[in-house]
Amino acid sequence: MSSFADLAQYVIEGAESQVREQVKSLTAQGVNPLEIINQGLIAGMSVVGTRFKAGDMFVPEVLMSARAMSAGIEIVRPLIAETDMPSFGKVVLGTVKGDLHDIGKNLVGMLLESSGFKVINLGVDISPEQFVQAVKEHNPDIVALSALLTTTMTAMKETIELLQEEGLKDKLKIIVGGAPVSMDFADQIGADGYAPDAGSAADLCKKILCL
Ligand code: B1M
Repeated sequence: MSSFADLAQYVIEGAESQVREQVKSLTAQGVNPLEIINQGLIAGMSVVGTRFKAGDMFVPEVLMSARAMSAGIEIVRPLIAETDMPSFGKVVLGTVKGDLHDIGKNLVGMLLESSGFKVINLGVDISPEQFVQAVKEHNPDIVALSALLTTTMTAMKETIELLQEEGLKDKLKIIVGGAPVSMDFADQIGADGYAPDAGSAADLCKKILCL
């Protein structure tokens, strides 16, 4: 009998082909796909998030684990009705206008997804107007803004201001992050939260939604 513990361990190791095999073996045994996600894939990725936050795992390893987890999710996804996919809430995520850095932002997205959030990743160089449009379209619980350049931090402020002007800010929470961003800056621009790294971003999203 294949075990969830083995599957979690393969995710931690970033062993994509073993994850695929293990997920296929579990589904062939008739195991509930949601249990495979929660007790195997997400359980493994939670360990990765904790280790990454503690500095015990590094970016390339986290990316391998995230890729392995996604490969497993893709196998079970067709077996689960969309509404049954575990979700703590919806997050619209993007790197702000003028900024093309996306490695950290994508890590944030992956760890949010592996923590059970539905993530709409808009990409890079996203203008305040595009964030507003995405909020109107997707009605998220959280908007997550990333910036890696000191020069693009102002676009975070402009995005929050436009969400306010459009009457959307009170309906959601806004979190910010990226190397030049700080808690002080987040407070100055009226964000609801700041996370220094991807693991903390997932914890922060749960905290601000009181999960
Ligand atoms: Co650029 N770059 N870059 N760059 N680049 C930096 C950021 C820089 C610090 C390098 C330096 O000078 N030492 C510097 C910024 C200086 C500053 O303003 N403070 C810089 C510069 C100046 C530039 C250009 C202007 C260079 C030029 O053209 N003259 C140019 C700007 C382009 C643009 O954006 N318009 C540029 C371009 C690029 C590349 C395209 C070549 C490439 C980006 C590729 C890509 O992302 N697809 C690149 C890279 C790779 C870097 C460095 C080397 C690495 C960034 C990275 O991916 N780190 C970077 C120097 C460095 O950091 N050592 C640098 C790994 C990643 C996992 O960390 O992104 O910090 P990070 O994400 C972390 C946290 O910050 C946090 O969680 C992540 C994981 O823990 N986090 C969040 C991030 N977003 C978050 C959101 C959250 C919460 C947490 O909530 C919403």
